[in-house]
Amino acid sequence: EDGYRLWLRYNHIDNNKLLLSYRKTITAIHVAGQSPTMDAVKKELELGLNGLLDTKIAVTSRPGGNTIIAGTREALTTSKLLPQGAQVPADGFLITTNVANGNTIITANTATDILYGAFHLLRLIQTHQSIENLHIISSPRVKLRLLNHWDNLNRYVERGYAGISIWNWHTLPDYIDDRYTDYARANASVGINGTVLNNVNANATVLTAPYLQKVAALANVLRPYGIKVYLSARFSAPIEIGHLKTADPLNDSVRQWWQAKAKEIYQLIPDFGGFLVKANSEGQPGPQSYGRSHADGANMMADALSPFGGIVIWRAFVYDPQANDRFKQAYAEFTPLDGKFRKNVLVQVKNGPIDFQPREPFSPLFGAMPRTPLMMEFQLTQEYLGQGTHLVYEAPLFKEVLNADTYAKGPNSTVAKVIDGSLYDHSLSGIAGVSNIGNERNWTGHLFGQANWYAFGRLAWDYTLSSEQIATEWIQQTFSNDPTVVVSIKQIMLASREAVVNYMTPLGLHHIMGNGHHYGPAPWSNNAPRPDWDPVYYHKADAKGIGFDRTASGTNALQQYQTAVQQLYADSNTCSDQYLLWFHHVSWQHKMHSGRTLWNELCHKYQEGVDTVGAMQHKWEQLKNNIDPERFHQVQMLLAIQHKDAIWWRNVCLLYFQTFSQMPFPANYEKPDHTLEYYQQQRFPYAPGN
Ligand code: BDP
Repeated sequence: EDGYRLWLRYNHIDNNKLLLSYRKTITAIHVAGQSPTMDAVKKELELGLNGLLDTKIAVTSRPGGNTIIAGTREALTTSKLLPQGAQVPADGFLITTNVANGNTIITANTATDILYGAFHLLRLIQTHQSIENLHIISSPRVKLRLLNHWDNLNRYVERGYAGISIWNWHTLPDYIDDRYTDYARANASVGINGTVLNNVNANATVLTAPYLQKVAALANVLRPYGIKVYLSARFSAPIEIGHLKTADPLNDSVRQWWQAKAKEIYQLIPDFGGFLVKANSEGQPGPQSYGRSHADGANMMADALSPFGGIVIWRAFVYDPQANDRFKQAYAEFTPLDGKFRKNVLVQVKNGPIDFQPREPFSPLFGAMPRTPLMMEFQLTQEYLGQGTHLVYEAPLFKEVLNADTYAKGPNSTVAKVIDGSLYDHSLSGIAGVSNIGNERNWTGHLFGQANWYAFGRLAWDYTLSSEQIATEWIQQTFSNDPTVVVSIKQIMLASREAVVNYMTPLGLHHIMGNGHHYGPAPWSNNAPRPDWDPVYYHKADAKGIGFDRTASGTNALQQYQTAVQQLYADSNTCSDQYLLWFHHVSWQHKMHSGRTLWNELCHKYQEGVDTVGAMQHKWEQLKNNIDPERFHQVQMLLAIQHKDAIWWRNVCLLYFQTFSQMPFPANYEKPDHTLEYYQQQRFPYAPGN
């Protein structure tokens, strides 16, 4: 049990009664039709069922009763295997039991949707659910469900904490690692249907002929699993690899260069997904360098891709050191462009206005671009969440954002409805997760990182699933169906997100980590190359209080939200504690909802974060005899690191903020065991950098 098999372990059902009943219901597999995807369906059903049922299930060409039948609606209609009146959804799958003969039918309009259905059935069995009298119709809510790899061509993964890139550019295209297929299986099992292979801080080399051969080889492996490949495209590629003098999007030679490049790509990869672009952000080239807008840049690429059905995903992650508030920049640059993008452009927006912090309010862009399909960008890799060593289950974070109400078209205009296209009737819709996958044996470094990959896929398919439901099924498949294990691990997971908020950045603090590596606390930092990389820019602690005034008396970033949202946050007395210091500079004596002063509440929250990690450790210890030693020990060691780090964050932040508040630590809390100077002098022997 080294974690390699992820949630697709397919160990035999250890409940004998259940095992026998499954064996009775499933005696054979029949897969109608042949194609690479239908072969994948057959392979997965065989692998899964042989493992789970601990027997060799026959593959038959003439299904009798008690058979799993997989085939497209068309194929099953021809062979008269589709039960009368079966409702096959336009997208997604139907799993239905034919009560007359006990057959279980998995059907859909496309083979890929059947594959999703096959994985769903295996999930039901792996989580010990009944498969009698099934009638399941499941359709994805969002069309493009993508991983974004921040993988460089030299295999270094930006913000990656699980080894180096799984893409071995050196040995591609000739050597096809089995891991690529397992990657495809894992993604398909949760409905992920696209992957951007390379870093948004892109290297143009990936667009050269030899690299496109490598990309095509990967596309060939991923295609049977319904996964399209996309590439991050460097805006200045026409200069760097095309030897042009400019990358101006309105220049004819530049436009022709991209058109020819698109043609070249589609000759090799007919179903290529398209380009992801980070432009005029953190030093990346872009259209603004030529006095053009983001829309000019995106549209130029979109025009090149559109004859082939490709799309452009243009990122809205932009900020400017001159601006008085980084929070406001993306909105300022992008809202004037609403309605100016081509039909095959999506604008990809990070969940919050700053940058993947433990908690952010939703980005105001979600409520402000009705004429542009917006794509959500979540970060699975835990850049600001303890990286590869902290256990943080991110589903509650994802759901908090998706459920947030933008009020853009009145109440119940949730971010989710913006993303799935339903609020403004967009047919293109998408959601992306910045991948946490590397070449470590267990894929994500921290075993529980797997849960974030899993949860991302499940929510991309259906964001109405609860965090708890997703955690339950992940635990059951990854560890065991033993209720003791499920209950305890679920408690650990569900407590973990609030824990990280509390021990790092409670009450709406944000961006107070060390510059560069982003791992530990450095709230005093004030000498980064640009002010908006400095923690002091964000917490603004002084003798009076702490927090960033984004109301009308401050930068008025609040105004970027609809009035109803502004009202939620505008008054420091009614603003929820979670967002208080995001929007207000509040006095140390401010009376919080708990009745405590702000200073005491801050101490309380930091301590609560530490205590929660202690409780998580304790719960894990109790599972010693219920979990295999290898995985138990790994997580045990990491939880100890997390506890140590939580104390470090608490001590550093409280000691530092105390220099402003000048108030004592409340009597009943653990006191820091070192001085502030001690912590300020600490240098990390090693922390993964950028
Ligand atoms: C920041 C990361 C940086 C990324 C950037 C981005 O620190 O490594 O390149 O976001 O999303 O969070 O482009």
